[in-house]
Amino acid sequence: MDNYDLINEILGKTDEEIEKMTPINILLAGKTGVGKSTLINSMFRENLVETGVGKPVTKHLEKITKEKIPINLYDTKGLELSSNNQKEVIDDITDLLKKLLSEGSDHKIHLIYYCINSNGYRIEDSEIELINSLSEFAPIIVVLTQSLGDNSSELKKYIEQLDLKIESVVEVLSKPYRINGTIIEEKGLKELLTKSFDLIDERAKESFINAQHVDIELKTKTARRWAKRYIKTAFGIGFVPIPFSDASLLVPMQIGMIAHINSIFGISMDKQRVASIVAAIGGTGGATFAGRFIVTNIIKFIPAVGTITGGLISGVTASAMTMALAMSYIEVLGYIAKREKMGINMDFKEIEELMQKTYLEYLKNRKDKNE
Ligand SMILES: Nc1nc2c(ncn2[C@@H]2O[C@H](COP(=O)(O)OP(=O)(O)OP(=O)(O)O)[C@@H](O)[C@H]2O)c(=O)[nH]1
Ligand SMILES: [Mg+2]
Repeated sequence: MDNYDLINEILGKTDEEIEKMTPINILLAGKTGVGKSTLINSMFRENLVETGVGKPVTKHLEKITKEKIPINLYDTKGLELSSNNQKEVIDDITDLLKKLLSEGSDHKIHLIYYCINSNGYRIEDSEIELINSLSEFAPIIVVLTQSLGDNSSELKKYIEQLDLKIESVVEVLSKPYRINGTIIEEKGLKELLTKSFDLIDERAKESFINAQHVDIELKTKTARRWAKRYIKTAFGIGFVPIPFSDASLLVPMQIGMIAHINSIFGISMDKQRVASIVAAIGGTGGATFAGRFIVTNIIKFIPAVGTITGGLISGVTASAMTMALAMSYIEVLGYIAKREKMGINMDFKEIEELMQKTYLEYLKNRKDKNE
């Protein structure tokens, strides 16, 4: 297998993994201009509102999706709740929720964000009615948007004592706010993430981790946990040692592993990026993934191996090699994701060098694998 096939294989398998996931479905409601779209773009990857596909599903709702991100967002567009259309709006939204429920568990809404602008200082009766109607369908978090301090704390207290059928009230500033030359930093997104995570079905949790970009550590931790379990199973008792000359036998499982890590992590993976990573550990010119590189380097780098007996790769060795691959790969993804959030696009050479350096560190056991 040459590098080109390898890259296509990794990308193809990653897509397959993502398709297998149960998407996370979130409904956003709240009056026009409160900051729903801004919130979504801050919570989720790839500027979802601008770059995703939006298609109207009812008069008041639009469904936003994007290929390769396991999330469906239902966004109320320009919602006005005047007294004469209030019933129509509520019916329109609840009809959709009923329809989604009837379509089976992959379609049901997991969570509702009801957004209220903190600077409006109030919640209207029509909104209370809408919230109560929605609460029959999914857990609701009231998000106080554009929160700048005291304004939202007062409103939060007020809403909390109303005894609505909601899970919680969270104060959020989705984007830094500039006021008289002073910048107020974003806030509340992590809290919203944690509260959301606790409320959604187990099956949709991985999708949520994939789609969000508020907490990169959560991505890293989840991917590490999965990889450790996977490697332990793959190379544990029952692993038949393979000849050293045939280290490439490990490649298919390593590709599968990388693809699954991609799906947990959620990161835009184009050919160039994968190529940089593959180049870092496979070398160029037809070397197998961790195969040939490892064959020549492993003896030096893996303390657990010591001397190779009988020319065989044991379960312990295979596991150490693959663990180094997984842990360094996840670390590099974390690094790329953090940079991306800051609006920095890493160049491919930089990714390649970082991957190589990190991989060697793990191989040499310099890095604690239990991080
Ligand atoms: N600085 C800052 N501006 C915000 C924030 N939230 C909303 N805004 C601004 O408020 C305006 C309206 O925000 P949107 O996110 O478009 O509101 P929306 O609820 O999606 O509006 P509709 O789609 O019309 O219902 C935009 O100009 C945003 O930039 C925030 O957290 N920080
Ligand atoms: Mg909007």
